[in-house]
Amino acid sequence: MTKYLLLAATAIALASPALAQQGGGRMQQTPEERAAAFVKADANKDGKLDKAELKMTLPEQFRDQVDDERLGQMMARRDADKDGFISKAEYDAPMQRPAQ
Ligand SMILES: [Ca+2]
Repeated sequence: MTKYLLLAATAIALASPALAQQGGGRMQQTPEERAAAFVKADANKDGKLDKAELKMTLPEQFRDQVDDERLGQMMARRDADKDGFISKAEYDAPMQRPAQ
Protein backbone atom coordinates (compact mmCIF):
# COMPACT_ATOMS: atom_id res chain seq x y z
CA MET A 1 0.00 0.00 0.00
CA THR A 2 2.74 2.41 0.97
CA LYS A 3 4.34 1.74 -2.35
CA TYR A 4 1.22 2.87 -4.19
CA LEU A 5 1.05 6.02 -2.15
CA LEU A 6 4.65 6.79 -2.99
CA LEU A 7 4.00 6.16 -6.66
CA ALA A 8 0.98 8.41 -6.55
CA ALA A 9 2.96 11.15 -4.83
CA THR A 10 5.75 10.81 -7.36
CA ALA A 11 3.30 10.92 -10.24
CA ILE A 12 1.76 14.09 -8.85
CA ALA A 13 5.16 15.68 -8.40
CA LEU A 14 6.20 14.73 -11.91
CA ALA A 15 2.92 15.91 -13.38
CA SER A 16 3.21 19.32 -11.79
CA PRO A 17 6.81 20.52 -11.93
CA ALA A 18 5.64 24.11 -11.50
CA LEU A 19 3.98 23.14 -8.26
CA ALA A 20 7.09 21.30 -7.09
CA GLN A 21 9.18 24.39 -7.76
CA GLN A 22 7.10 26.60 -5.55
CA GLY A 23 7.60 27.00 -1.84
CA GLY A 24 11.37 27.08 -1.67
CA GLY A 25 11.81 24.73 -4.60
CA ARG A 26 11.95 21.09 -3.66
CA MET A 27 14.39 19.23 -5.83
CA GLN A 28 12.33 17.67 -8.57
CA GLN A 29 15.11 17.77 -11.10
CA THR A 30 14.98 16.41 -14.60
CA PRO A 31 17.60 13.75 -15.45
CA GLU A 32 19.41 16.39 -17.49
CA GLU A 33 19.50 18.78 -14.56
CA ARG A 34 20.76 16.02 -12.29
CA ALA A 35 23.49 15.09 -14.72
CA ALA A 36 24.50 18.72 -15.04
CA ALA A 37 24.50 19.12 -11.26
CA PHE A 38 26.76 16.10 -10.89
CA VAL A 39 29.27 17.34 -13.44
CA LYS A 40 29.22 20.81 -11.92
CA ALA A 41 29.74 19.49 -8.40
CA ASP A 42 32.57 17.14 -9.42
CA ALA A 43 35.18 19.82 -8.93
CA ASN A 44 38.20 17.61 -9.54
CA LYS A 45 36.53 15.76 -12.42
CA ASP A 46 37.28 12.28 -11.13
CA GLY A 47 33.75 11.13 -11.90
CA LYS A 48 32.66 10.78 -8.30
CA LEU A 49 31.70 13.11 -5.50
CA ASP A 50 33.32 13.40 -2.11
CA LYS A 51 31.53 15.03 0.81
CA ALA A 52 32.43 18.58 -0.12
CA GLU A 53 31.42 17.96 -3.69
CA LEU A 54 28.14 16.36 -2.65
CA LYS A 55 27.35 19.50 -0.75
CA MET A 56 27.59 21.46 -3.96
CA THR A 57 24.72 19.45 -5.45
CA LEU A 58 22.39 20.85 -2.81
CA PRO A 59 20.24 23.87 -3.50
CA GLU A 60 22.17 26.93 -2.47
CA GLN A 61 19.75 27.86 0.31
CA PHE A 62 20.37 24.48 1.97
CA ARG A 63 24.15 24.46 1.92
CA ASP A 64 24.60 26.75 4.91
CA GLN A 65 22.15 24.69 6.95
CA VAL A 66 23.80 21.35 6.35
CA ASP A 67 26.44 20.54 8.91
CA ASP A 68 29.08 17.89 8.61
CA GLU A 69 26.99 15.28 10.36
CA ARG A 70 23.98 15.77 8.08
CA LEU A 71 26.27 15.67 5.12
CA GLY A 72 27.75 12.42 6.36
CA GLN A 73 24.28 10.93 6.67
CA MET A 74 23.36 11.99 3.15
CA MET A 75 26.62 10.57 1.97
CA ALA A 76 25.98 7.24 3.72
CA ARG A 77 22.53 7.00 2.19
CA ARG A 78 23.85 7.36 -1.32
CA ASP A 79 27.17 5.60 -0.97
CA ALA A 80 25.95 2.11 -1.81
CA ASP A 81 29.36 0.43 -1.96
CA LYS A 82 30.70 2.45 1.01
CA ASP A 83 33.85 3.61 -0.70
CA GLY A 84 33.39 7.11 0.63
CA PHE A 85 32.52 8.64 -2.73
CA ILE A 86 29.32 9.02 -4.67
CA SER A 87 29.67 7.61 -8.15
CA LYS A 88 27.40 8.77 -10.95
CA ALA A 89 25.44 5.52 -10.65
CA GLU A 90 25.03 6.02 -6.92
CA TYR A 91 24.02 9.61 -7.49
CA ASP A 92 21.40 8.55 -10.01
CA ALA A 93 20.06 5.70 -7.89
CA PRO A 94 16.81 6.28 -6.03
CA MET A 95 17.43 7.64 -2.55
CA GLN A 96 17.34 4.86 -0.01
CA ARG A 97 15.80 5.28 3.36
CA PRO A 98 18.36 5.12 6.14
CA ALA A 99 18.77 1.66 7.59
CA GLN A 100 17.25 1.36 11.02
CA1 LIG B 1 35.13 14.16 -7.63
